[in-house]
Amino acid sequence: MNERARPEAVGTSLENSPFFMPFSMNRAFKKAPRLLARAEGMYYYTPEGRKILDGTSGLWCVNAGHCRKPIVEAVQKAVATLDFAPPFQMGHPAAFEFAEKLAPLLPKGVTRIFFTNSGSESVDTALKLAIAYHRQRGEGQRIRLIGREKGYHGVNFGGTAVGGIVGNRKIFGALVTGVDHIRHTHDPAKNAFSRGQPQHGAELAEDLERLCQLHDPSTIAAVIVEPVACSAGVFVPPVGYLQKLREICDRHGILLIFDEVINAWGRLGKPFASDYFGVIPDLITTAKGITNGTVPMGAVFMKENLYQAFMTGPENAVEMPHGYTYSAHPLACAAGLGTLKVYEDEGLLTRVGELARYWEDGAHSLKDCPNVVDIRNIGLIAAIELSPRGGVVGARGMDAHLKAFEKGTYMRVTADTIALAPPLIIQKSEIDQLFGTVREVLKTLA
Ligand code: PXG
Ligand code: PLP
Repeated sequence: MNERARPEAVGTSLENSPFFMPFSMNRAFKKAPRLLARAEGMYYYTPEGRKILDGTSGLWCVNAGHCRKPIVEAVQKAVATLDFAPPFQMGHPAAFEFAEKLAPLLPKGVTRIFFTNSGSESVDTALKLAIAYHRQRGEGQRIRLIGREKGYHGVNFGGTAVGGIVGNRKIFGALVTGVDHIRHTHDPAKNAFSRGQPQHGAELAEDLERLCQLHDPSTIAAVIVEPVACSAGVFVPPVGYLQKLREICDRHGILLIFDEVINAWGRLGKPFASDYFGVIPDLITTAKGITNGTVPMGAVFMKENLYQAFMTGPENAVEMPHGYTYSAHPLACAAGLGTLKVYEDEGLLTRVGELARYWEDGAHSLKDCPNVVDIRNIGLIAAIELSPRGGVVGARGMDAHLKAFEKGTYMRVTADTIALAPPLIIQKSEIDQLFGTVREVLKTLA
C-alpha cells in the first residue's frame, strides 16, 4: 500500500482541520470523513482499503478510468523535464502539440483553442470573448449574456451570473449586470421517465425569442447552455430544442455557447455533444475529461471567424488581453496528450454508443423502487430522482449517498437526485453492480 493510503497518515481527527472544503457540509464531513486514498480503473480505495466503485467518474471527469498508465507516465515525464513555462509571449512544444491533436476532434468549423485551467475559467473566458468579438466587429452594444434556469456554468463571477441554480447565486450579491435567463426544459408532467431525449418541449426554445424582444436582440452578445444540463439534476434537451436555439441565435446575430464541461469527451458516445445533437455552436467550453481529471485544465474552442476577428490590428500588439498564469501548463498538456492517446487507443470517445441501451435499461429498471419520481438518461448518464422526505429537500438524497458509500459505491447526489456517470471503460457486469447497489440502497431508505 502506498504511504497516502495508510489510515495513520491521515491522522485521527479532522474536526478542527483548517481546510475549508469546497461545496461541502464542512462540519458534518469533518465529524465523519469519507476519504479516498488511491484509485485504479473503475475503483477508488479508502484509507482502510475498502474498494469503492466510482459511479460518477470522480466529479464527471475521469472518463478513461483512474490512474491510467499512459497518462501517469506522460505527467511524470513532463514534471521532471519542464515544470513550468510562461504562457504569455513564450511557449513550449507540448502546448502546440496538444492543440494540433485536439483540432481534428472538434466539430466542423470549430478550429481554434484557448486553454484555461477549469470549467469555470473556460466559461468566463468564453463570455469575455463573446463580448469582445462583437466589439471588434463594431457591435459594441452587444453586451447582454443569456443563460438558462437550472444551468451550471461554474463558480466565477460570469459563470455564477449566467448560471441558473438559485442556491449557487443568492448569497453572492449582484454578480454581473446585463444577464438574463431563459426557462429550463424540465417538464415532469409531460416527460417523466423519458428514455433519452424527451418528446415534449422544443417550443421552450422560443423563450429566447421572448428575451430578444424584451431586450432588443441587437444588445445580446451570447446565449450559453449546457446541451445536457448535468449538475442541477440531469435535464436532457427535448427533441428539436437545441436546433431551435441555434435558429434563433442565427436570426439575431447572437453567439451560441455550448458548455460541454461534462457533455464532451465521449460521455454521449461522440467526442462532443455538438456532434451527438447535430448542432454546432460558435464556442464550446470544456474542462474535466480533457485531461481525464489528472491535472486541472480547461479549454474554449471557437469557430474560425471568432479567432480572425481578433487578428486584425498591428502584429506587434497583444490581440486578446486575457489568459491565466497556468494556461497550457506543461503538466496539463502532457496529461491531455496522454488522455487523448488512451481515448483513441481504446475507442472511448465512441464506446458509449455500444453501451447506451444497456445503460438505459439498467437505469429504468429502478422505476419500481420506493420514492422514485423520475428517471432521466442519455449516453452514459443517468439521474434517479427521489421525492424529498417530509418536505426536507436533500435529506433522502444525502442518505442515499452515505448508504451507497457504505455499500462500496461512490455516486454524486444533488438535492434528491442521484446522478450516475461512470468512467467510459465500465463493463456490463459493473453496470449491473452499480444499479444493483442503487436498488438495494433505495429499498432500505426511509
Ligand atoms: N460548466 C459546467 C457545465 C460544469 O458542469 C463547470 C462549468 C465548472 O467547471 P470547474 O472545473 O470550474 O468545476 C462545470 C463543473 C456536480 C458537479 O456534482 C459538477 C461540476 C463541478 C462539480 C460538481 O454536478 N461541473
Ligand atoms: N492576482 C494577482 C495579484 C496576480 O499577480 C495574478 C497573476 O499574476 C492573478 C491574480 C491571476 O492569477 P492566475 O493567472 O493564476 O489566474
